[in-house]
Amino acid sequence: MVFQKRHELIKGWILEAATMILKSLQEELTVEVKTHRNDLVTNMDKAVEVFLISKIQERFPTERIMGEEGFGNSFQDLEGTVWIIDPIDGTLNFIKQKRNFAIMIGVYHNGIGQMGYIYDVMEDEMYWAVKGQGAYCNDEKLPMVEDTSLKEGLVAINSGMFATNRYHAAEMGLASSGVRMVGSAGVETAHVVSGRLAAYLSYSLCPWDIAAGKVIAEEVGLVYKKLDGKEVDLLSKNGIIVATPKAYQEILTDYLLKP
Ligand code: 2AM
Ligand code: CA
Ligand code: CA
Ligand code: CA
Repeated sequence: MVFQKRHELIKGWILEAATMILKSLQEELTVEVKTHRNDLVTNMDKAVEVFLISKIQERFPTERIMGEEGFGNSFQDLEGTVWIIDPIDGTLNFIKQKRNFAIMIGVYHNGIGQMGYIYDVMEDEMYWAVKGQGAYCNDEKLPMVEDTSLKEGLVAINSGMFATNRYHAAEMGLASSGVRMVGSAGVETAHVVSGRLAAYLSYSLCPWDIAAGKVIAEEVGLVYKKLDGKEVDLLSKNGIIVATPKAYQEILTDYLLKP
């Protein structure tokens, strides 16, 4: 795969989509409920997904696309080149805070991550990586992460998982330097990538919450696994942990695998 050309295209499409989102902040949003009162979708989630899919299809007509809002293909396998997109990650933040949301794109080939993009729109921070070539924030190459322990690091835990103390999440938080919650898997993963957090954990994430972040995280030496320590599966829902190697081992043994 020729990555340089793809990278320029993807970066351009994401910035164009972000301009659409920024413009929409002045307009009234249409909000619909999906499965429950905190699972929402706006006209902008749909518009951005349709925009990105149209750009990908125009340029790469033979490649398949998985998107959260249902405008892409449906999947039984991950053969060939597959684009996995989350038009707005952190929709609830987008609606209520107008910040802390991201556009995410992952490009996979035969199930293996090749490229990942998390664009924190309001911070204007584009985290991206090409497999084997390191990770970047905007044009700056990111260093490999320091191997921070749980005790020394801040952790982000999905609010539902923390509030219900699933996987001993409360004890895990107490053993860390502190718990921080943003409510966007993309933004929180980006904060682990940049070293602001030692770990991020969430139960029940979908492939588009995971695809981009996994590629970027692995390029800076982070571990990205399911909550049972197995490889993530991009054809189903996963509880996930992204963490420094040291924090990962501690969290897995002392909390996640504990009965
Ligand atoms: P979303 O905003 O793209 O839906 C919130 O804790 C994080 O979990 C967000 O990244 C959100 O992505 C994701 N998430 C996954 N499944 C969700 C669901 N059913 N309802 C709300 N957020 C969900
Ligand atoms: Ca959603
Ligand atoms: Ca998401
Ligand atoms: Ca989304």
